[in-house]
Amino acid sequence: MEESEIISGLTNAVVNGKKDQAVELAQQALTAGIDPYKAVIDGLAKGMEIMGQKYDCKQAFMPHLLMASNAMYGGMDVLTPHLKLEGGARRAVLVIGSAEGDVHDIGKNLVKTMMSAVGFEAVDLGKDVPIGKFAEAAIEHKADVISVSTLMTSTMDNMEKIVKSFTEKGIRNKVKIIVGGAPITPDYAADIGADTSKPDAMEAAKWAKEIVKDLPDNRWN
Ligand code: B1M
Repeated sequence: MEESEIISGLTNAVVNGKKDQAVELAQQALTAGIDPYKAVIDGLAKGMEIMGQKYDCKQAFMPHLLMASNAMYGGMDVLTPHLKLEGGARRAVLVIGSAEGDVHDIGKNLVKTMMSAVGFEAVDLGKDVPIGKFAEAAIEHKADVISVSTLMTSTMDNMEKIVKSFTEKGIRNKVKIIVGGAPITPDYAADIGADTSKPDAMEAAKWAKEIVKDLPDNRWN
């Protein structure tokens, strides 16, 4: 099978909610020497993007979305261990989660995958994470970057509360905070006191990799 057929096959497997197909094609992608980043972004993630559009046009419904995400994770499980780690000796620590009240986690998981691929050690708090958990985990794991996702306007305010919780604990200057998800803009990030927002997982990972260089090593001592 040609590279383009495998990539479009991965997209179709997600769109059609076929986990077995996604797993098989992910394995074929590795055997064929296809860059695993490409297989994730141009193949699997593209399928979820299409499903998002279909959902918006009422051509797909909740069960289809859940089957699609299940297929995407099947493919990701095969590909993720093959994403080459970048970076040097010390692995920067990422604390990541979806804001309280929000159970969407597909985009958050993509951000985690891409951040891990550029060298971060990820502490994944999951979805619908209570506000105070981010700062608690940051202290426990001596975090470098905090990544918060939300896809709903109703849960955006919780991001502001998360940023405030870092200030209240006196640790705001020890970490860099990135917020993201469809309704989040860089202006909103600035308004709530976060460091930035980026439109997709790849951009978020590129930013995080650079910004950790500005953090002093001994700040958690
Ligand atoms: Co829901 N949902 N959903 N949903 N869902 C949306 C988000 C919605 C826009 C659909 C709509 O109405 N048009 C809408 C929100 C409206 C709003 O507030 N603006 C919505 C709603 C309302 C709901 C429920 C309330 C529905 C209900 O029950 N009545 C409910 C929420 C319950 C809750 O959270 N408490 C709900 C439930 C669900 C499912 C469980 C069925 C499922 C989620 C499954 C899962 O995540 N495990 C689901 C899905 C799949 C969607 C849509 C269709 C697709 C989301 C997705 O996964 N996209 C979505 C509509 C849409 O987006 N078109 C919708 C693919 C994913 C790769 O993209 O997460 O955006 P995304 O991530 C992108 C970028 O945003 C960015 O990078 C990624 C690309 O690389 N990004 C970051 C994400 N996080 C980032 C962080 C960063 C930087 C970039 O830095 C930190």
